[in-house]
Amino acid sequence: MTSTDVREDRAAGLVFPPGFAFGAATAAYQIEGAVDVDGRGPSIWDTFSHTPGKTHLGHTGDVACEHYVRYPQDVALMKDLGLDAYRFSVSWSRILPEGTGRIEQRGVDFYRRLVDELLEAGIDPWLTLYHWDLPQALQDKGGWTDRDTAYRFAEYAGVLYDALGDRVPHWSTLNEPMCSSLLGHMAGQHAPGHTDPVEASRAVHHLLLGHGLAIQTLRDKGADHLGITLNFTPMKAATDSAADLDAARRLDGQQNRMFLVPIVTGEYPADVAEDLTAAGAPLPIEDGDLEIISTPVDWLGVNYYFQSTVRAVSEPTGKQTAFIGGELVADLEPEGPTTTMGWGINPEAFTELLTWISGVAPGLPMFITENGSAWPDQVSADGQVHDPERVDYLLRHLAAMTEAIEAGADVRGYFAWSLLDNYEWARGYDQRFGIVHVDYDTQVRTPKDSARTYADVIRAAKDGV
Ligand code: IFM
Repeated sequence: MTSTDVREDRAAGLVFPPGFAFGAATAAYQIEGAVDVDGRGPSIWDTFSHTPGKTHLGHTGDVACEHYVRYPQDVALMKDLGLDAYRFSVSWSRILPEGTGRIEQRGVDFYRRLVDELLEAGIDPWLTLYHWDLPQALQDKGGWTDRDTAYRFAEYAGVLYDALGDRVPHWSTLNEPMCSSLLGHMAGQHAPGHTDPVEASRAVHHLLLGHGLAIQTLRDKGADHLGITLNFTPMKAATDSAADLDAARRLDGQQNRMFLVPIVTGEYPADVAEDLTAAGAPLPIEDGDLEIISTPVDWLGVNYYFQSTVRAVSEPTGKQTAFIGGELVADLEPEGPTTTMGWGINPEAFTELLTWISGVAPGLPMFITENGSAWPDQVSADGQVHDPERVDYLLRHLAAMTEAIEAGADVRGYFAWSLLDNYEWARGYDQRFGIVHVDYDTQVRTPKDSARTYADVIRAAKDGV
């Protein structure tokens, strides 16, 4: 058997429900480049990435993958791979350079061109309103720590729906609010780069409030396939000791339950709210907020990469963590192989996660809006990019997902992260997550073996129907 046969065989062994959507995902600041054209205003990621010492080798998204001009070629690549769907985000400050008020028509026109190209290629557009790039003008007024930003987000959602609602069927409000709040305001690893628990807790609540307000605005305008994308990191206690179990409970609370539970039940988990209050960083809840936050959605986007193993420690670790009170918790090195991000490979935790979400949010369809892995890919002498680790990661996670589906999880689609190698935030261009390789000197795109494997999976799934 050749390696191609093995690949096709493993691809054909996977069984998906009828109508299952196969896609790939990206985000505006990670791929577009063109940060100062067509009237785009600066975002917090422009500021952060241009601040010395904040990103790997000072890398910025100024050029990235030049998707702003190369999008026709990128859509053609998606078509070649047989993708049904493409998940992308919109740069808020291309549409509203000051974050509010004045609309920049040239920014709107870019996304209309992109969406039209997708529709022409038979690819379903999935639009995310916010993937971390807040207009700097709003940050200058307090950003997500300021309640008004939630209302400005709903304003932006309405403006964009007026412009694209006639051609974009699937709308998501936020991508990974855990990262924008806790990585950005507690760990300081992401824009705006702050390390203040009170700010972090305010950002959590205002992001969720903005989500609910935006859902209401979009619904009022007639949108009917609305969701939010959350990232989940299952937390495993290192031992069964009471202290380790409590550390895992606290981190699971802030990473996973604090975002999902209020959206589906209209209440923050009581233990999480208590932990935050005890840490001097209470959630700034006002009357009626939780009704807004729990405005019904039609689907949940699930991003999954790895599982963490945690242990309680009695002395602060001295590490700046993404968790309020998390300095008393050690995040242990994963066992076994890791990706270049240092992340473990835990497909079985993916199956368990999907089953757990089904229990917390019964009846809410899920889409895997991100899943993928970073490896040190290079173009080989044969002109190809051989990425066996990513192929393996992809197939094992698809299998883990289908296992959850067989066990009853209502998962209706999968988006590989990412279509292209791209700007991995504070890790710069050092980390390659794409199924398509990008040479940053020439901007040449080369589909990796994992892209071909994914195409095999998609083909086999369609043939099997
Ligand atoms: O690149 C990011 C993406 O922007 C959000 N989810 C995780 C990915 C990998 O770190």
